[in-house]
Amino acid sequence: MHFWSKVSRSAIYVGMLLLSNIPLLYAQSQSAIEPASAQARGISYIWWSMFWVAVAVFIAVMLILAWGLWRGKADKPTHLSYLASRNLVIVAGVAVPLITVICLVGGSLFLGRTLSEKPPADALEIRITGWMWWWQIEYLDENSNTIATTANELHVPVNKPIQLYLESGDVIHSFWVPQLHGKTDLIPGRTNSSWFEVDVSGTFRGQCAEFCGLQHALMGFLVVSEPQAEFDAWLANQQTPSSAPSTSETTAGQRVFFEAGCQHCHTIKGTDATGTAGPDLTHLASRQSIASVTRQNSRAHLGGWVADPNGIKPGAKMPMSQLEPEELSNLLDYLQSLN
Ligand code: HEC
Ligand SMILES: [Cu+2]
Repeated sequence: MHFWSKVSRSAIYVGMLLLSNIPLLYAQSQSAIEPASAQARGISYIWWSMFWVAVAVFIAVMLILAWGLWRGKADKPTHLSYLASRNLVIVAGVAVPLITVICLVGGSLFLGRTLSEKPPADALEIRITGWMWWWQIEYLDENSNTIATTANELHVPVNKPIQLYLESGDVIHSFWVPQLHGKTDLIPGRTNSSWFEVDVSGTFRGQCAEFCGLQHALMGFLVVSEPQAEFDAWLANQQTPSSAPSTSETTAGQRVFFEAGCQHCHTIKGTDATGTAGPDLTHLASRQSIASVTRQNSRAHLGGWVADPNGIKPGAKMPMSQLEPEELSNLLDYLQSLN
């Protein structure tokens, strides 16, 4: 193929990729070098020191190479030049790299120790359970009882230590919010822990970082850090049961929910729906996204999801449902009233 037609064809592919299916929520930054917590800042220091050391080594090697090329071959090696090059090898080839590596390893070990220190006693405790392919989030009281359950959207107060207990319901997952901390695995049968404290209000995207099956790549989540008062209001709302349907549409929609069998997998507190195979829907409408940050939480996406989850997330462990248009519409009214 001609060079320019190759270029234009690639440009078209890239353009199509950009315009097509990239959900808006992917736009959130996921960068370990834009830290928003002390923990991530430590990690980014190590990252930058390694980067600058690598840059310095690269420049030094290039300079030595250039110098060697420029100098050319010595006419006749003397005893003295042999000694000089031997010392160069010992110093630049052994001593300097050894010291550099020891410093970098020492730095990361030291950081690792700091990061694994216990959090302050007043930390907010949250249990996160990884499921194929979504995140269950439970807020705990001081006796480790669950006081509120949500999914895929972790709210935390800013400037408050957050203690996470990480568990898995099926296979190994890994909890990773690059702007807040390094990865921690969620391993079946054990509880791992991690803690961080966010310095700024904002929304940070996280991602499962351990391959866990078909939809591993679409196992995202959001961390929303907000001022304490806003967080308190949010948590208070999450703790309340859902309010009873108040219109004829939402009443009919709730009936559809039970007739379609949704309650076998979903909990809606305040109703008879107590399933646990899928996300708690008690306050579904308060979340920004559905299906682990795969789609924004809008009526259209909800409708698409309920009708055919596998069309949005192939392999998703929720069956499709065949509903009459009016039933679907009522069901969506009901789901959207769960705020
Ligand atoms: C067999 C179990 C099962 C049944 C039955 C089921 N779901 Fe689900 N549902 C799931 C699972 C699992 C997920 C999470 C999928 C994912 O993100 O990978 C989910 C996700 C959802 C979500 C997105 C929630 C969020 O916060 O991301 C909604 C909304 C939902 N289901 C509604 C329904 C409705 C309405 C019905 C009944 C028509 C229903 N589900 C039936 C298992 C089920
Ligand atoms: Cu996973």
